[in-house]
Amino acid sequence: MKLYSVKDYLTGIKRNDKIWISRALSLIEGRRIEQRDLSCQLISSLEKSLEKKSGKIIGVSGTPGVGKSTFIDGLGYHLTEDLKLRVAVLAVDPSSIRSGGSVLGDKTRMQMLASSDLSFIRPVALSGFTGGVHPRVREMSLVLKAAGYDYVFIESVGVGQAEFDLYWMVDFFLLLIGPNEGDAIQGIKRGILEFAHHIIVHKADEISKGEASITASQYQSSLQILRSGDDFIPKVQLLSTLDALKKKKMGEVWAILQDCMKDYWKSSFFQSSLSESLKQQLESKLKLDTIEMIMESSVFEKMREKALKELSFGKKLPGSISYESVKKLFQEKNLG
Ligand SMILES: Nc1nc2c(ncn2[C@@H]2O[C@H](COP(=O)(O)OP(=O)(O)OP(=O)(O)O)[C@@H](O)[C@H]2O)c(=O)[nH]1
Ligand SMILES: [Mg+2]
Repeated sequence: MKLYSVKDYLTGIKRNDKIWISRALSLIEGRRIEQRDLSCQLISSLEKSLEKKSGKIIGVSGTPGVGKSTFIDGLGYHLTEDLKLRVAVLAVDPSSIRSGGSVLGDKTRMQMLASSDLSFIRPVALSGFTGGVHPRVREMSLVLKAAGYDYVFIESVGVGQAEFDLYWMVDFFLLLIGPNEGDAIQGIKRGILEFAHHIIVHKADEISKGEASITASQYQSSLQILRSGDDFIPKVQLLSTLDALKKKKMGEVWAILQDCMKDYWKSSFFQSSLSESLKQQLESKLKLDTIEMIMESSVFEKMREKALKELSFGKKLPGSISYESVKKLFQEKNLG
């Protein structure tokens, strides 16, 4: 990958040049030390200019197939076409989880939004990361904010522990659930209820509206109990994106969402979570940077070659070779 000067990236991003935005996003995804150095310089320059920008980062999560891409497509289309706002999307490419590479899966699933000049859609491969999003999507969103996008949507894969990372990276975290996912509250979903700013019971089409309403009231009452001490309690909204698009009602959907976002941003719950967000972001970045910096170093490569040789002698098994190699490396480098 060709590298450019920070000034070149900055100038391109600020004129909303999509080629330069893509180059900057690829730079941030890069793992080589020279890419990381440059990316770090770029992000710190961007951070200074971002204070004046009002763009918001919105996380969208939910079980596979619940309709996240369709929802972002429909809402994004309304924002760009009717309100003339700029909308960017970073979508974890589900095909990359199976194939290991980035195929333009979600770009084709957001065809309405992709047709607008005011949009920018970028599938992001997970590249071996196990969470629901690429750990550097926060930095990628900063590039998009600096490029003038009013809303940056991040679509993540799955529901569970992995989503908590995304929660700390965004300004508003939306959770989509299916019309009959009410029973799940008792089990695995409980955690995520503490990490959602708004819940949409999706695919609440005419035919499944009754079931969806029951699910919604189950979630709403669980939230009332779980979040009773906070001055912000997330709302549960029924939605069929397909119906809303047919009836041209995306404006009403957006109005409800906007009210909820405003309530959240003026709550003291939001104020008190700001410093925790920064702390959580720093914790996960520290782990990521440490692992990547070690793995990209020549020291790691030498250790790896030596360990593989030991394996080929056949006297030891991978478990002991690995632990002993790493321990020896740390002792040699006085990293105890
Ligand atoms: N009945 C109904 N189907 C919908 C609605 N919204 C989306 N779908 C359908 O649900 C299927 C999955 O939609 P996607 O938007 O790809 O769902 P997703 O959550 O992004 O899926 P992954 O990214 O693979 O996890 C598609 O066939 C959509 O047409 C809705 O409001 N009602
Ligand atoms: Mg999707």
